[in-house]
Amino acid sequence: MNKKAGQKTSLIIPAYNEEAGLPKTVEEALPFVSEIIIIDDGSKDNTYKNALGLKSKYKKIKIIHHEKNLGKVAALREGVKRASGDLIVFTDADFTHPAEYIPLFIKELNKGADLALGNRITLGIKNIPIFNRFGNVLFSFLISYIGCGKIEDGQTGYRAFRKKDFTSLDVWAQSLEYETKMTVNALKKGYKVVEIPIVYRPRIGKSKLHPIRDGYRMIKSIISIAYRQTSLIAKFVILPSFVFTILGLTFGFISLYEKIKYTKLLHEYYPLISVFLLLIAIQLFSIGFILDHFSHKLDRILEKTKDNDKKTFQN
Ligand SMILES: Nc1nc2c(ncn2[C@@H]2O[C@H](COP(=O)(O)OP(=O)(O)OP(=O)(O)O)[C@@H](O)[C@H]2O)c(=O)[nH]1
Ligand SMILES: [Mg+2]
Repeated sequence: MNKKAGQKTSLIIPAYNEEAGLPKTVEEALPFVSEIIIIDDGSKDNTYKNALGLKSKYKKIKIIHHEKNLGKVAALREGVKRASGDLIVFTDADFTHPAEYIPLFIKELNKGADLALGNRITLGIKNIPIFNRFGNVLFSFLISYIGCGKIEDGQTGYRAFRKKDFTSLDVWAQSLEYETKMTVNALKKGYKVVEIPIVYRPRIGKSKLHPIRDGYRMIKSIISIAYRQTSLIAKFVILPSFVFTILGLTFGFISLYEKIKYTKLLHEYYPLISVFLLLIAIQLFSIGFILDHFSHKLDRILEKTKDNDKKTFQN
């Protein structure tokens, strides 16, 4: 079940100022894929020159060259558009993702997975910078909750899917939050997402990830997906829980202020009211959480039943 006869695999490598990592990434991947598409995105170093050198040596290589930087998302989309493979693999140009996992991605896709992810957490966490590690755990928890699936590394840039599914997997994003959104989108649509533990090597060259800017974009996009994807019935319960939280905190802060300023409470019942309101908030939030989970489960069961009915009818 590794590779089907005649099946082609295209490796897409977006590259921005990756003169050192790109040649090693490409040469290592050559034996595993049918073609490699490098998208040099207005790099200011020797990335384009090195890509041309690789193209003159190896037939499998195609280059897309942008005079100006158009961003990683545009680069990936253009790469997929130009790809002739049935299967698409995305990887970084920084030599972090060992190419030997590509056959495993192909195997999983041929076994029925729709999106295969290279999970850096299990074997490779030590090479993820501490700050990014924290973000990774938080975002993967949110992705799993919103997508109702268990994902350990939803942000990984090392991923594979069928070319025909790309239009449906594709999402709107400005920059490095693209992968996170694509994972949530796949889970939400009921695609089978499979994680493959990978060794994650230290990066060659400078990171393009801005932890604050990109982290903020990721949080923003996750909140907007969460809001859009939360069922109406759950919203009715969860939104009031925020009101109770704000009220509870207000009473709590007033009590704290009085205790610090006057060393005694002017309103003795405020701490009690605060705890009471916060408890109501927690309960409402939990009920909303459970309601949302079950309403998504029900939606998916209905979708699956519809699909099965369609297949039975076609047969
Ligand atoms: N084409 C293109 N590629 C980009 C751009 N920004 C980043 N990339 C590439 O996208 C890939 C991922 O960027 P990285 O800096 O490795 O981000 P990361 O993997 O989240 O962070 P690290 O852990 O530091 O590697 C690399 O191959 C970059 O060269 C861009 O504007 N255009
Ligand atoms: Mg990287």
